[in-house]
Amino acid sequence: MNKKIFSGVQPTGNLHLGNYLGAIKNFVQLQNDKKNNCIYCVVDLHSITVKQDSKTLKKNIRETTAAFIASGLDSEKSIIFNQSAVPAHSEGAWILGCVSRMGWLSRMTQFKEKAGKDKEKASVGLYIYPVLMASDILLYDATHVPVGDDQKQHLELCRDIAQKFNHDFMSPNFLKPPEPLIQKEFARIMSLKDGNSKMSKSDPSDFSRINLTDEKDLIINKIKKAKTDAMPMPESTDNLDDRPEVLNLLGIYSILSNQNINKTKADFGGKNFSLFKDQLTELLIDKIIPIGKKIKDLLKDEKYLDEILNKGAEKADKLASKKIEEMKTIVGF
Ligand code: AQP
Repeated sequence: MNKKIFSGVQPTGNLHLGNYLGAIKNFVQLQNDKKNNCIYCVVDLHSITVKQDSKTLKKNIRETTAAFIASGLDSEKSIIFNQSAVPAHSEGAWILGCVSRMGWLSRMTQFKEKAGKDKEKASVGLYIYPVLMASDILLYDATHVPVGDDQKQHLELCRDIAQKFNHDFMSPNFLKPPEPLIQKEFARIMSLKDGNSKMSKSDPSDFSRINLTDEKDLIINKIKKAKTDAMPMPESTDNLDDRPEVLNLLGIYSILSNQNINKTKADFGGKNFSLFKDQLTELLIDKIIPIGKKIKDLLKDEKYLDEILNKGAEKADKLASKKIEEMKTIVGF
């Protein structure tokens, strides 16, 4: 079956290993299957759900675009654009916001996590973030959405919103509920400092994550300081539920080396932790440094990056405008 793929990344700086392994690496694999039509979006409207500095936002939009290209996305094969350049995303979000229910949004764990204790001070935008995400996806009739495990709940909500719109406006199959594409293993890369929290751009500690633009020495240092425990490296049959940090590092090693976790456990079982950390560091340097270097090179050519986004926006706008016009007619405008 031909798949229509849509996914996005927020331009909030500090793109990290979690974004790469949980999302962007898969974007590239999907793009390279000729049967797929892929649309990848720098979701700048989503990023302003928390306060952004306008100059930094502009820089981060280019940096996210550069990270896409440096990781292997190709603007000749995929549509690459920034969300705010296509007005249908916001228009669609308003219409879908009117069919979404407060109760549904109140259950979203990401809002609870990001809003923290003081929900009253969170922006309304942060609360309705998943509705905008539904608009992004449904405007393109995307069949599949590659995301990290943290976005699974938002995808389920997107399906509910599509079905409710179709039902309320008696337009069966107009909006197409999409399927999530989530890696079976290690879909959530965890913080290097706490195996129970996800690796995240907004973690105040830079040592909690490997950024795609980290230099070699910094990567060496971060892995050296990554939290482990006093026990030896696990044997292949060991259950690691109570050793989340160790499990996370083994997972990162396994994905980067394209091998099963059991093979990784067998390779390092009972050995010294420092040997494993050295090899993990080498692997990270091998896979991440070239991407970081390319990002930095691409950032020197702002015009080139802007051109990619502009051309992508033209293509995306053609598709999205058609769908939003149909949607407006259905609503009765
Ligand atoms: N730790 C992660 N493991 C696996 N996948 C992850 N993603 C993010 N963190 C991890 C996936 O990356 C894609 C883009 O994410 P995003 O930038 O749109 O937003 P996010 O999920 O909010 O990313 P962060 O880094 O966690 O940012 P903050 O700190 O702002 O919350 C998504 O597909 C996401 O699943």
